[in-house]
Amino acid sequence: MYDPKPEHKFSFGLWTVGNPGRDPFGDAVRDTRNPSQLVDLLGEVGAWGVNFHDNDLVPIDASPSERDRIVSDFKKALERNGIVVPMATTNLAYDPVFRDGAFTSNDPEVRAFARQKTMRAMDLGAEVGAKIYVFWGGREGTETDAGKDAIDALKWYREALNYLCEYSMDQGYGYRFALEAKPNEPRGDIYLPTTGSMLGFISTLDHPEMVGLNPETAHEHMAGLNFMHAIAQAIDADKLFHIDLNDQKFGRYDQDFRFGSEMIKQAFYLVQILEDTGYSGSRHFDAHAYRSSDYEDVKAFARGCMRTYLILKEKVEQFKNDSEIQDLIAEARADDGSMDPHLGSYSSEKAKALKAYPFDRSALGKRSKPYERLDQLLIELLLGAR
Ligand code: GCO
Ligand code: MN
Ligand code: MN
Repeated sequence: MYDPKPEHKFSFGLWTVGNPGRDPFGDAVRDTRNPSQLVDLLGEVGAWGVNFHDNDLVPIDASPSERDRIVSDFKKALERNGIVVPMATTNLAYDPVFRDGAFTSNDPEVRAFARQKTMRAMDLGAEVGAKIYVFWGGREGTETDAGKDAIDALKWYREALNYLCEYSMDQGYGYRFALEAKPNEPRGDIYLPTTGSMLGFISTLDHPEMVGLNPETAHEHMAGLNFMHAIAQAIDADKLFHIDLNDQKFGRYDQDFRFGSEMIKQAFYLVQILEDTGYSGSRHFDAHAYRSSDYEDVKAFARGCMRTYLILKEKVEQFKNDSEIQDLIAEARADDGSMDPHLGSYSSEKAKALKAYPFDRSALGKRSKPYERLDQLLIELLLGAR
């Protein structure tokens, strides 16, 4: 019943199920699997798509012939597992060259190198059919603001994205860019720290129509924000091109937990908004299995992400069909239409009438909303008591 199917569009990054469990305090705990083995693993658990950074697939120092062999093996693995590549991205974080950022490094040669690396990575993504191209500026930031001009950094970032939009069009790749915000980690502070900041930035680009968002649950939670509200704003702006699903306690380090494993209620609202608004993009899990896991447990982790999503999707239906819940929502949203003349768009006549309207403020202040009852019903529904 909760088996993943292609129409659910569940995808994982090579770097997610392939994460060997290295952290700042300890070394890898799982052996490294090659991209084809990871695609086999994803095929086994029933995923629809796989995404990658250029260097998850092709090592940064690979020769052209090694590159071709790796890509050909990868394509065979995709085919034998019936898996597609919806999204690709560039690793602009790992190599020491990016120690001061990529598009926003103070070093112009690094900024140029970042563009070159991204163009090559875009070629690689296009070769395996990716249509979404993600930009996560993990190193685009600072530890000290004493040495970098934050306005220059934004200008450099904008110029790079404008250049790469043109490159995509020039090559006829048909990419749509999806920008991913994060407040910090690995930099002390990362520029454009939230989905809302990214949204503002997009409107300053030369081709805003081709650039949207890749919001991530954990990143908004790290900043103590309501992820569903960020998604609502992205949908409202028609900019939800992609999504990184995982979980995270507020205010902690970048935990990247299995989807729905920490904040079930927030995960419910998220699935609700995605399903109710007909979001048609990938449901991409950017999460890692616990460091204590072996590869059997990694499979359980991947299955768990998808299964929890599907269980929550069923809960969303149940919520919609629960008459007690729906009656309370109707009560909370009651509207007899009497205010219609005073709402909606402006006219000078309407303004005149509204200014003269005799509101009974004290009666209005006595109206209540049944949110305690409603929330308890939601909790009981999520706990399986309804
Ligand atoms: C992180 C990010 C990355 C990006 C990935 C795709 O916190 O490390 O979420 O996993 O999503 O680099 O661009
Ligand atoms: Mn992340
Ligand atoms: Mn991410």
